[in-house]
Amino acid sequence: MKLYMNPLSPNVRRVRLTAAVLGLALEEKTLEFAKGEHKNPEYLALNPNGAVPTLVDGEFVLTESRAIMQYLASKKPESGLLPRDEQARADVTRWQFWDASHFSPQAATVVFQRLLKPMMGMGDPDAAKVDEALGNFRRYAAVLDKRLAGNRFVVGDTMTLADLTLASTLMYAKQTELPLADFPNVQAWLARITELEAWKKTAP
Ligand SMILES: N[C@@H](CCC(=O)N[C@@H](CS)C(=O)NCC(=O)O)C(=O)O
Repeated sequence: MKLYMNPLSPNVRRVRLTAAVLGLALEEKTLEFAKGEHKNPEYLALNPNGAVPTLVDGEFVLTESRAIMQYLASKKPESGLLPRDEQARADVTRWQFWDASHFSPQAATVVFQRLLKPMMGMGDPDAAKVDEALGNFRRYAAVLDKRLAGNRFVVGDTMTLADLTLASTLMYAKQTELPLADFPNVQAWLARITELEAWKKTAP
């Protein structure tokens, strides 16, 4: 299986992290954003959004990081990353959708404003946008913190795609000064996930 990617991307991180936990080898092709490689016609034919990641498995082309995670996990159902039990599996999917709809957009805004803009010489962070995203971030982090109270993992007693999805969203939490100290259950859970060999192995 071939993965078009850029290691700096949290959306790519969650896929590489999943493959690493599963012990699946992916042929990785890095696309240089600075050269616009994610917008060239050959790549747009695979992923019309011009974004990473994209997985190619034979004739099958799959975009959207969380869908790719499910596809990879379905190759090794015994891993438990995508539980066989229907309700647990739906719960994992629920948290993946929750991340895509509510949680990751806030972190992405802060990453863009505080990390990428200065890095790319695009000017200072927009304080109003950062404040708005941080306000929303706090609201959703409180939801996750409550979920993790007394629980080691987001769904059930073992690690699932829900954990790998949400932890990847927080990969730049330190560099972007996300207020995790206010959410001790999230902080403790994230420390556990970032201790994984697979996490270390997929660092940019
Ligand atoms: N919903 C998509 C989002 C993919 C995405 O936006 N990737 C970013 C990197 S984190 C990207 O490639 N951005 C380049 C662009 O959109 O031009 C997913 O989960 O895979």
